[in-house]
Amino acid sequence: MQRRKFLKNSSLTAAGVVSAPLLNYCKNEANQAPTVKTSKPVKPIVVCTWDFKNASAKAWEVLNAGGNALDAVEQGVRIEEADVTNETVGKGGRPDRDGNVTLDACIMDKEGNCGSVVYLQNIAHPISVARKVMEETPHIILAGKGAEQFAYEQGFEKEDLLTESTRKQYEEWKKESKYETIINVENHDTKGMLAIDEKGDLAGACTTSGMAYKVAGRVGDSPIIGAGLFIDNEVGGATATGVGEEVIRTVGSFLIVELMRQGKSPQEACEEGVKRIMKKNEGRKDFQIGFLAINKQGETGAYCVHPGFSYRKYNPSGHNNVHSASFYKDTEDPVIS
Ligand code: SD4
Repeated sequence: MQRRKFLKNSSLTAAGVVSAPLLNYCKNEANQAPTVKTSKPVKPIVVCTWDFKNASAKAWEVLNAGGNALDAVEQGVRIEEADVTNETVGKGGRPDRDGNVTLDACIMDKEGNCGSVVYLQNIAHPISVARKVMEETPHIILAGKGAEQFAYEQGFEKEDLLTESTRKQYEEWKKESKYETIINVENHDTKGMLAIDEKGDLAGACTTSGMAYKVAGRVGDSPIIGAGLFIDNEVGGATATGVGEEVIRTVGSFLIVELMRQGKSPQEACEEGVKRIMKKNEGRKDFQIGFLAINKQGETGAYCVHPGFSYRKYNPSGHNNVHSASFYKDTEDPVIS
């Protein structure tokens, strides 16, 4: 399959509303942490792409008990990795076009340490393997067989990640073998999670099975530090969901954190991130991207290409599902729900 055709056919969706900025930032020189005008950061806090209450609730439980942001994001996203009804993450994730479930994940801490696994098979919790890569090796990314072997050495168990449901869907898909995602139904559950703990320190995690029925060997943005996730403890963090190829081309999450460093609010930074992508894709409507960001003050923002994207937020005043504003206000693409 030609790459261009492959990309063209890859659609996702999203949507929304905007969270109002809580705090104002003064613009300052690039490379400086933003100067905060108002005080009292919101913490602890956790935000997570899409409306997955259980993952965010788990992370909140860790934070609320005084746990650190790194443990919170790892334990939070593990909930979705284990949930076989979520068919775009961990066990139960949809396979590639050869029928293999291949997982991508990364994690990043307050020191800028990070770990990542790509094209990992037979292991249900790629996020925990990514954390082991970060903590137990001098490396950042392990791929494929090597990552799998490393996971076994670390005590992870081999599991069949295909479920009855995903196996059946794959058999159906094979009849036509068309790479075509359905807006708002398929492929939209990548978990990108950002947290600030009681001490004010940040961490983030991102985990996915990638695009359903992708070309074997394809790796998206989710495990790529700077693309699917970036954390800078001085400034904030960002994560992405949607068509990873476009996020990688823009180094999306790093871009958003740098924009916040230069004085933009998380909302403004996410909007700018999506606009940069749309500038390279003028008039193109057949794909979805959602960015989510948080700054050191616990101010959050999100923006996406098409309506449909939301994020779940837990902080000391409660929790809610926040709808993201979008570049296109009404999508012409079919929305099936
Ligand atoms: C990828 N960004 O592999 C992921 C897919 C995704 O919600 O976000 N799905 O490109």
